[in-house]
Amino acid sequence: MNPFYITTPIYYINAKPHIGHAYTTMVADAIARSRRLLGDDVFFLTGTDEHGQKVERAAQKAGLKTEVFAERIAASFRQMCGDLNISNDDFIRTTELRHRRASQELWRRVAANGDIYKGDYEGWYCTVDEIFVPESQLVDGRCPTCGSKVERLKEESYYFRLAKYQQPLLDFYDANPEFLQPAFRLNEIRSFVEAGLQDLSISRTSFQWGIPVPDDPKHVMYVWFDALTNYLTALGFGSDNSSRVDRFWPVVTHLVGKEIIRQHALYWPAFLMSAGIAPPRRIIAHGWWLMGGAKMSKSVGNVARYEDYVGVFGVDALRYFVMREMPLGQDANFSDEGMLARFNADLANDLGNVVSRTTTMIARYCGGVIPDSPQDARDDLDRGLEKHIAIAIGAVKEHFSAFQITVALQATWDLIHSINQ
Ligand code: ME8
Repeated sequence: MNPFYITTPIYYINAKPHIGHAYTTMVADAIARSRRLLGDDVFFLTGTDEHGQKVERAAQKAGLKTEVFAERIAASFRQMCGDLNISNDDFIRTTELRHRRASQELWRRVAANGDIYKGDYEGWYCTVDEIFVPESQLVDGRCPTCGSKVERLKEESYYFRLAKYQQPLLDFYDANPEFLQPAFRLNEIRSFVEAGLQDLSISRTSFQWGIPVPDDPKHVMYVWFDALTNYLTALGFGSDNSSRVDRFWPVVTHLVGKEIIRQHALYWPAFLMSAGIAPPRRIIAHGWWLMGGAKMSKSVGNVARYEDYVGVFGVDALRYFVMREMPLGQDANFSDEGMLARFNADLANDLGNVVSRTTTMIARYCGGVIPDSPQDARDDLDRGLEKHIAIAIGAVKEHFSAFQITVALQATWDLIHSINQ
């Protein structure tokens, strides 16, 4: 069996999940299921990203100890997996001991390679995205990614020698043109790297909710250093048994939203190269669900809850809607009208008709048993349909392998239309 490893981002637990998190998780689930059906040995990981200033503040706001708050919200993400019938093989929480071990191991390896040094950070920070923002990138004094107000930081910090990896990263992108999909995203990240890289601050001293830096516990790791490591933790990195790292790491696919491409396609491969580990095989970046024209977001609060739609339409109808509506890499609008239109036209009408007509006719004319259909009894119409079925199966396999689920669904619905005809 071929190994296949698929991951979702691990979600911040500053607030409960919404349709955006449900979407990525359902898409990863569909991909995992398709690979299992094709006979692969699949490992499918999701989980929660629990450290960082944003979570610490959300807990303070809720008047709870950070551990208690973390436990509560992490449970709602785990619950989402159950509610959505997700077939994940593991659910990682970054507050687990196995993850502390793995993150500290990665840190030690990077440090042993001479890529970490101590300095002072002074500059801007966006707590919503947990990113450092160079002055030159501020947009009206705000974060260029999410538009939130940034904060001024001035503290002692460890740095990662990111600048050293500029050329190795460019060489890596050139040698692996399918590393980041859709392809135009790779061009964007390449231009960003070509413009020059600065070393990256990878520790904080002004708060405590994080993984202690090895041998200097006054510092906690920058949340992204620890978060990205989760993908290795779940395979046993940093433990006594690394057999799953050997088997699954070379075939990993990270599915992420487009706002965290830089962390995945730039920071992560650089950390890994430094630690002597291969960069991820593939990153698939999808677009955003918009509500009223803006990105649906926990921090903004313009969210739709998956529970409401599952309650009215059922899990499978919600899965169908989001996968049909959002082509890979593009944004899409989430609206009740859109959901209802797909539900009525595609599911109730097209698919419902195929199912009800065939089962009714089998019941009425064939005594409820699917009749034999010998080759010589088939007419041109049968043979045309047979051909279409074979084409649709081939197309679905091909488009799923290319992570083009929307196109796979279009091919499926073409077949449904021709059966109805
Ligand atoms: O970024 N449309 O966590 P997060 C589509 N902890 N997808 C959306 C979405 C939207 N409007 N909103 C969220 C983090 N998502 C980090 C990740 S990984 C090592 C650390 C989905 O809770 C999408 O997958 O902000 C996006 O990338 C992810 O949730 C961000 O979740």
